[in-house]
Amino acid sequence: TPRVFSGIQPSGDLHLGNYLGAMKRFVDMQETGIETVYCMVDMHAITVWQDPEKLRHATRELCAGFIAAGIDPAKSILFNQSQVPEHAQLAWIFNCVARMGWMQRMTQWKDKAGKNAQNASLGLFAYPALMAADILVYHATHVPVGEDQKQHLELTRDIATKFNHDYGADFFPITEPVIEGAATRVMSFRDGSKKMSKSDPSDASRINMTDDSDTIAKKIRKAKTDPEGLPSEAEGLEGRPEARNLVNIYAALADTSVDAVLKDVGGKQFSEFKPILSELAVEKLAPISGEMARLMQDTSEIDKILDHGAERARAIASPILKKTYEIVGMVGA
Ligand code: AQP
Repeated sequence: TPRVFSGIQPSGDLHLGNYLGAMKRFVDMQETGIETVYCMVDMHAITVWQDPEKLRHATRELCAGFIAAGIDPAKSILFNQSQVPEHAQLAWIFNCVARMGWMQRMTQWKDKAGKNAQNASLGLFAYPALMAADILVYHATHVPVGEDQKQHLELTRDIATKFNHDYGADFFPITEPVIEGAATRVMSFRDGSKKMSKSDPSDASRINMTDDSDTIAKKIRKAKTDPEGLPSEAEGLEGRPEARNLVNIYAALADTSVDAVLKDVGGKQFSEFKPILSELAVEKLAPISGEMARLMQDTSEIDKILDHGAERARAIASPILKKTYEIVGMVGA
């Protein structure tokens, strides 16, 4: 039976890339009626040091973000990773299945550890094994993510395949990544070759889901572009990453295709297009940030939602972990 799983790190402010590449897609999947399981991955967040108070706040705010964006805790299972210990337990098994060489090839590891890999946390190195556990502890079949997570999902498939092979068990499914839509890789507003990211030191490089309307408009107005106008066909965006990015964002926000957008705005200058994009962005994002702020007024309600979600998640994860222990040969499982 199909089951969807995905997660987001509470490691900073949610941004437009997280929203268009991940969260908006999560809502679409919830509406198909397939079982959907969505997680705040706080254990992933601490692979780089987080201030404890900020982590608590960011986890609750992320939960508010999920709900404000349209995740219904009655339809989807919505929870916080560390409240379901089965993730960490299965991750240990996967640490013993995955190979050092696999991890060393991960571009996210290489980017984040940089030249100072000796000083990176062991958790950062093992990150993809925990991610595989997040997914496979639910026997999830489909994982909606942004383009940047493709390599980690291939590793999840490798771990499932090797586990099944090593233990002669046809147990873990080979998960399908779902990387779809016009905004699978939203780029920085300052540099069209870098993805929009929470950890970019420049706040002007991204739109945060908590930005007010004026800030959104200002960031779009200042977004880097080239001097040419907009083409009327997608081919005209070749070699123009900044232009492509803004058109992709428009298409994703409007739930339409790049071709359809260019049919409307082809021939316009950016000075004309940017206000149109701002208006759409504010129209779509302002209700979400407003609802997030409202939900954050009563965090006890959020904590209740997370407790309930964790209970539902454990009901699925616990028997799958038990069976895994049995397959591996652990006594008492
Ligand atoms: N720029 C992006 N475009 C499209 N999708 C994106 N995602 C992240 N950035 C973009 C998708 O958002 C989901 C959650 O990401 P995450 O918070 O778990 O981790 P991340 O990819 O590490 O996010 P950031 O913002 O880039 O954080 P830092 O800067 O800490 O690394 C994933 O599905 C991801 O694909």
